[in-house]
Amino acid sequence: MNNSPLSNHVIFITGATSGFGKACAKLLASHGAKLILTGRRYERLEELQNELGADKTHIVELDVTQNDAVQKVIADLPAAFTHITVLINNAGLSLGMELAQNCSITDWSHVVDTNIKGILHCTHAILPIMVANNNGHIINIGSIAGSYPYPGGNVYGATKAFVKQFSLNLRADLFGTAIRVTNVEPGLAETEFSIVRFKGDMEKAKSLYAGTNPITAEDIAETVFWCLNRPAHININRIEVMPTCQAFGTFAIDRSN
Ligand code: NDP
Ligand code: 8X3
Repeated sequence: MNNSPLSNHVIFITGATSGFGKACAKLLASHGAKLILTGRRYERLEELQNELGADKTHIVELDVTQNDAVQKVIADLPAAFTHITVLINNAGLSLGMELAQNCSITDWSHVVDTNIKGILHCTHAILPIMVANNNGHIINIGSIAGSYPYPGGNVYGATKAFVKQFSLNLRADLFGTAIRVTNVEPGLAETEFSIVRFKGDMEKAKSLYAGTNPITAEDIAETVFWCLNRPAHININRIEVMPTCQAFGTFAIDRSN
């Protein structure tokens, strides 16, 4: 008998090529899970599969903004990976940190398509499998930006507020089933997130973390594992995680009147 806590699990991870998704893949594989690893950068998925083992992983190039592609991934799953028990809706991004009045509508649409529609596409495709088996856990990766506003957070924060409320509403709809839903809401974490947000400006991305001791991708993977590994009668609805070096500021007051 295999005593690894996740040995009966097939876990679908979006955005497994970097950051939280990649760290989750490594940690959850070490606890015995089989993994469906997805992302747009296929060569990174191949590297991860080489590390974790081809028998334990199924890799697929997937852009979560494309609903047809998401549906095809599910329809084409190899037999050993069809019983998905966990969906980690992790793929996401922010583009720019300009004030709303200076933002590009193309960037806003891209963020909405990824952070909102991507989660909808994957959840809609995978939920029927979980319901049919009366077994499953959806972990959404939200953000503190979904609860607390800050200048430049505009559409990114709004997409994460959507993720938070969608997670809670899923719980309402899944009442009476054994399916669990959790929104993990990290604060400042050092991954490739800021490199993407600042469009490849490494200096700007690096300076955000200067002098801080931010959350690591591995910290969030541990949080995800903890949520998954609670007993079946426990559902962690939301879990907000900040580094100790981050807290709240005062309200802004315009004194020029
Ligand atoms: P990374 O940039 O390191 O990772 C983002 C992942 O998302 C990559 O694997 C990327 O893969 C994937 N991704 C982006 N767009 C798409 C797409 N259209 N289709 C499929 N995959 C996509 O950042 P993080 O690990 O930090 O981000 C993961 C999640 O955590 C995001 O939802 C983010 O909003 C959230 N978050 C991050 C925080 C932080 O401070 N870092 C804090 C709070 C939340 P690829 O490019 O290969 O497709
Ligand atoms: C990313 C965290 O605070 O940069 O979701 O918005 S923050």
